[in-house]
Amino acid sequence: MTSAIISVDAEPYTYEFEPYHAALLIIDMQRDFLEPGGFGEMLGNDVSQLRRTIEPNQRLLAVWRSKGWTVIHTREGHRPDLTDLPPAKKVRGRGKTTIGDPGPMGRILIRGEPGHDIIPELYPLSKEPVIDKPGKGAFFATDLHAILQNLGIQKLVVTGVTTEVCVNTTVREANDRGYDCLVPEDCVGSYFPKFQEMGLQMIKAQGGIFGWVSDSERILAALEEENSEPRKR
Ligand code: C5J
Repeated sequence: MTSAIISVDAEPYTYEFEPYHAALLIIDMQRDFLEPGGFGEMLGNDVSQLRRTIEPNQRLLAVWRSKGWTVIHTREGHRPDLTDLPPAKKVRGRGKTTIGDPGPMGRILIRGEPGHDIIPELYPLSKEPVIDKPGKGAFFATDLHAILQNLGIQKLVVTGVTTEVCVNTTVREANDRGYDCLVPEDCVGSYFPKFQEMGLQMIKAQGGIFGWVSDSERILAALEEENSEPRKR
């Protein structure tokens, strides 16, 4: 299947993609990271730094869905019996409350618990794959690469949280597997403004060593010109 080529104003230079070979990949927009009263806030983080990404993500997601293009969501978390939780990850940070312990929204980062789920504002549709990942990168110990290959996807618009951790790790993993990633800066968030800035710099430096950076407005402006038929599956 062919589709028009979309050109998005981006750094370090124009990002081009054919919609049928592209996916919107939304990383870890989970209640425990974003909601007041969740695990992120319990650790002392300012969740407003992440919540400002919700509206731009909603706008991008609405247009992407209206065109029938591929949307994939991820969630960071572990099995209830913790058999996929590396002991090093369990004890890292020497916190009093760690992964698997009871938290404000159920057991922390455990699949099936309320805090592990995706925020209602960006809740996946039943046809949209949700990748449950035990690590920071969305390719590690998941079937994401197989899904993308089966769908013929080579371009990824990557959004979500947090910029310097799961977004950056996923973009780097994708880069090494041959994908071109575009990161809209208003659709990714960090609890730490410096890390937000540097996380984006690291992606687009050196001629786009890991990918491209733009914003939702510039992507939506490029999509306005696009009028291909919605993809049917
Ligand atoms: C973190 C993530 N920050 N989704 N997870 O632990 O970036």
